[in-house]
Amino acid sequence: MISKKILFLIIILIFLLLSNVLLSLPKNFSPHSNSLNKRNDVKVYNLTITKKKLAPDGFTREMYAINDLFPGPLIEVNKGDTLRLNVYNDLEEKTAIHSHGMFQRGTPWYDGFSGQSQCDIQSKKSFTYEFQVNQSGTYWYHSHSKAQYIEGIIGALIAHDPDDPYLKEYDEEIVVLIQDWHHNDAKTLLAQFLSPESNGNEPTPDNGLINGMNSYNCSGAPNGSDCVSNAPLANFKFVQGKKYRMRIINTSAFSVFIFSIDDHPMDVIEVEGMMTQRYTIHRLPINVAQRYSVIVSADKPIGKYWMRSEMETACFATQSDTLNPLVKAIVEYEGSDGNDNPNSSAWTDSQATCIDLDTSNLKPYEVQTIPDADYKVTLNVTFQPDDKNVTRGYINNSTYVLDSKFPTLLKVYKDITTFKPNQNVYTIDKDKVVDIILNNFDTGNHPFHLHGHVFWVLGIGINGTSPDYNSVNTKDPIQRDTVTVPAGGWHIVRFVSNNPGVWSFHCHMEWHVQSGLVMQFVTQPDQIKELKPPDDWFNLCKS
Ligand SMILES: *[C@@H]1O[C@H](CO)[C@@H](O)[C@H](O)[C@H]1NC(C)=O
Ligand SMILES: *[C@@H]1O[C@H](CO)[C@@H](O)[C@H](O)[C@H]1NC(C)=O
Ligand SMILES: *[C@@H]1O[C@H](CO)[C@@H](O)[C@H](O)[C@H]1NC(C)=O
Ligand SMILES: *[C@@H]1O[C@H](CO)[C@@H](O)[C@H](O)[C@H]1NC(C)=O
Ligand SMILES: *[C@@H]1O[C@H](CO)[C@@H](O)[C@H](O)[C@H]1NC(C)=O
Ligand SMILES: *[C@@H]1O[C@H](CO)[C@@H](O)[C@H](O)[C@H]1NC(C)=O
Ligand SMILES: *[C@@H]1O[C@H](CO)[C@@H](O)[C@H](O)[C@H]1NC(C)=O
Ligand SMILES: *[C@@H]1O[C@H](CO)[C@@H](O)[C@H](O)[C@H]1NC(C)=O
Ligand SMILES: *[C@@H]1O[C@H](CO)[C@@H](O)[C@H](O)[C@H]1NC(C)=O
Ligand SMILES: *[C@@H]1O[C@H](CO)[C@@H](O)[C@H](O)[C@H]1NC(C)=O
Ligand SMILES: *[C@@H]1O[C@H](CO)[C@@H](O)[C@H](O)[C@H]1NC(C)=O
Ligand SMILES: [Cu+2]
Repeated sequence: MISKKILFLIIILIFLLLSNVLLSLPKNFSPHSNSLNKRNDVKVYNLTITKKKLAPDGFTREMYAINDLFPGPLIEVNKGDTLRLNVYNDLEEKTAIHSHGMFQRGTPWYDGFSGQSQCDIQSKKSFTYEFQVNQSGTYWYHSHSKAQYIEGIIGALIAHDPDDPYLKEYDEEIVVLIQDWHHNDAKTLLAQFLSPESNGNEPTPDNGLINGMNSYNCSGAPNGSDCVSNAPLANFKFVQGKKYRMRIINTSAFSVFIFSIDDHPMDVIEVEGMMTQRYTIHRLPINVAQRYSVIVSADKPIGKYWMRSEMETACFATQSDTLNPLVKAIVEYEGSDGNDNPNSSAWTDSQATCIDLDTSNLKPYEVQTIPDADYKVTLNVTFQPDDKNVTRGYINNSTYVLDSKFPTLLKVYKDITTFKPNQNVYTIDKDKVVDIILNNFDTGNHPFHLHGHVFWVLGIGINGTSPDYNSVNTKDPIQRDTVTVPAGGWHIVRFVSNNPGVWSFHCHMEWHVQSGLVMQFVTQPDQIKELKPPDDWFNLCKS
């Protein structure tokens, strides 16, 4: 009896600790007290997705929340753990959850891309995603159904590594989610975007957020809005003398930001799960879906400093009069007095616009051997009007059309081997090394993301240059899962295609996903068929 009571108390305690962590983003947490271990635990998170009226920046609107939170709860695992996500869809519409950057080796049916790896989770139904996390680093999860992630179905997913080489070089961790924000609902914006009148010009955001917060000048809001100016900014606490690992995640729909903290240089140590050698910068460009870890030393005089996330409006198709592109948060040293705002000044280093951090300056932490390529897949990206005069995204002259009721992975299980041209399928039968040579003929930049893998970024070229194997790095490039191809430019990336499944390769700007800038790799269909999805997964397609 006593042991049961104690067990009960322990469960209550764990629950209290857990709910404390979940309810208080942004919050520093210590990697050392986070029970880092190599036990291969099962970590369980319940995610209930609802609609809710919230005002992240003072402007009240109907949006999504996960467990009543925006951003959604912070998910933490240790490398080797199994992550179980019990998703309950409490919406009046369908949804699906993708864990961005997770390899899903052996569990391709949990990748969460509705129409490719699963059917949607119906309204008022549950679905459990369960997979082993054999990787570490900074990730996120988001809806991969319609444009839902734009309106709040996002959260951070951190995989700690008990053997992280930098573990002793920082004291605490801070998660920073950066995103753009719209005051209109995505359905309206999407209908406008996918109409002939838009000419393919993407909706311009109304604001940007840091960890779901910012202020907004309500004089820019339509009459009758429920809007309060000067909403609070996110506040990050520093203790002088401590070192912080900041995990910066860009969950934007469209905007590219440049991230910085006044007076505080940052050492990049991680790019999307790959540890790098330390590289000091002042201003970090970070495109949609990209992630970096940086180490920041709180070694400046006690006071307050601006954290800045500057939207690169030069990359927008149309400009807005009411958008303040400078998104701010406050870094406050313990012991600072007064309620005054920081008076610090921004770094002045110039930074090329609308392209990735020049990763040629980043070196992997460990030396890798890069295999030679077996296949070279050339992809041409264009935007053109379709037969209804709606501007859509094309890969090799083909725009992707979602087949949400019959996902590609299910087709594979039904022994279908040929796919409609509008599915943009590329099949890789054997364990191969694949180069993607992507030519961007569009006037915008595009952050391309590959599901289920990381790739080596061999080379990126700007407008006026062409893909050239003589100028690429096959010696010590970094690996990541999201790379930006510049306007009019190209990239060459290489990946080892040894993970059986259906893996999307798409631009991560949500507007462009919806306009068809998507393809999918069907990898080793024979091996896929040896993997057995659970009945619950098949049942998703029966409703
Ligand atoms: C998740 O929900 C189930 C069923 O309601 C409950 O038994 C379990 O304790 C919850 N787990 C967590 C981690 O909240
Ligand atoms: C994870 O790694 C362990 C140990 O290397 C291995 O046995 C297991 O199959 C891996 N699981 C996945 C899903 O990759
Ligand atoms: C297509 O739409 C654009 C933008 O509204 C318009 O300028 C053009 O005339 C239309 N073309 C056709 C063929 O309808
Ligand atoms: C808000 O915008 C209005 C109109 O542009 C301007 O007059 C006012 O000073 C702004 N308020 C603040 C607090 O910036
Ligand atoms: C808002 O209402 C005021 C007063 O009725 C009016 O002067 C103004 O033009 C309106 N603004 C907009 C954007 O409709
Ligand atoms: C995040 O990505 C968006 C879209 O590319 C971009 O506009 C924004 O500037 C990025 N944020 C940062 C901090 O770089
Ligand atoms: C900011 O304000 C503090 C306290 O008022 C002052 O000591 C400091 O010199 C100011 N810094 C700058 C850069 O103006
Ligand atoms: C696109 O076309 C190129 C050149 O014909 C070809 O190599 C590639 O396989 C095509 N890509 C797809 C996804 O079909
Ligand atoms: C892609 O563009 C290149 C350069 O214009 C061209 O040579 C090639 O034929 C195109 N491939 C496809 C599949 O459109
Ligand atoms: C792409 O499709 C358009 C319209 O169907 C056609 O006119 C054009 O020749 C095609 N281009 C290529 C490279 O196949
Ligand atoms: C590339 O540069 C040329 C010459 O400056 C320009 O005409 C063209 O529009 C640019 N292309 C893109 C896609 O930006
Ligand atoms: Cu795009």
